[in-house]
Amino acid sequence: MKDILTAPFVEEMKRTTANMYRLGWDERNGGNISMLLDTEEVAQYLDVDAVIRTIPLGFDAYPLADRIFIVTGTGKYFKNVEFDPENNLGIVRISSNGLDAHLLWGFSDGGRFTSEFPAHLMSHIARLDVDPENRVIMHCHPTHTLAMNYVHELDERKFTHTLWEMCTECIVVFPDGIGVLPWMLCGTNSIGESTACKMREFRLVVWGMHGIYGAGRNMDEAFVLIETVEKAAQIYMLTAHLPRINTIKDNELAELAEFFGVNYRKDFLDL
Ligand code: 2HA
Ligand code: ZN
Repeated sequence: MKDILTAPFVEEMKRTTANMYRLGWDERNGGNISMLLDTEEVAQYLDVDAVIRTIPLGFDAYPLADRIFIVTGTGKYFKNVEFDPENNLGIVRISSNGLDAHLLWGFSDGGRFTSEFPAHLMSHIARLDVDPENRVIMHCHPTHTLAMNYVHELDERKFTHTLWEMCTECIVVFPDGIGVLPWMLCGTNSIGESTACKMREFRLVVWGMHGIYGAGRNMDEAFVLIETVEKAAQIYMLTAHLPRINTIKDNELAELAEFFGVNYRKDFLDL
């Protein structure tokens, strides 16, 4: 067996959580990441049948039965993951009946996965239905995106449109737009179900006055989606109180999307 602490997926979780922490997206225990792993790859590092503990999921994740995830822990701080991955991260296999998570590694102080794990797993199920290559769900509290939630209508067409106007690259990076949920109680199956529902249509979902979810085929894709939204939200927050003299027009946004060959939400533009 190879040393799990050298596994690329552990390294990637360490690097990404440290990076997100330093960007200010994950104060205290804010944020969580889950990544679907390849069972054969995990088997090079762990006996995938050696269960340390069984933790009930609180909902039926049957479509993910026997799949293995690496996930951040509840009450754990992103800033600490790189220094103590075995305590702050866990690797779990979803049970064959879909009702439990079998802990294979990590959460070494007796902890458990993020309270948002149901929302993550429901989002994984939704994304895998539309893109069988999707592996990552990421949640965080990026500062300017959150600030924008307080001064901009929480309407997905208007929110997406405003962000598309803020940076030329936006419509190319997230042509599918951003789903928006109103403020809801977090850590519940209900917010998980609403998030997953939006995830069928969008790779980005704003949780009103809380944060954002991003999905991707790999860590980079989920990360750069959120990074691009956050950059655009920063430009918005730097300019929203000033007279707008120039803007990227809707016909120019369409021109961009067509030039780069992306399938964009035409109904989010006034053409
Ligand atoms: O895990 O961000 O939404 C902490 C959170 C809850
Ligand atoms: Zn949160």
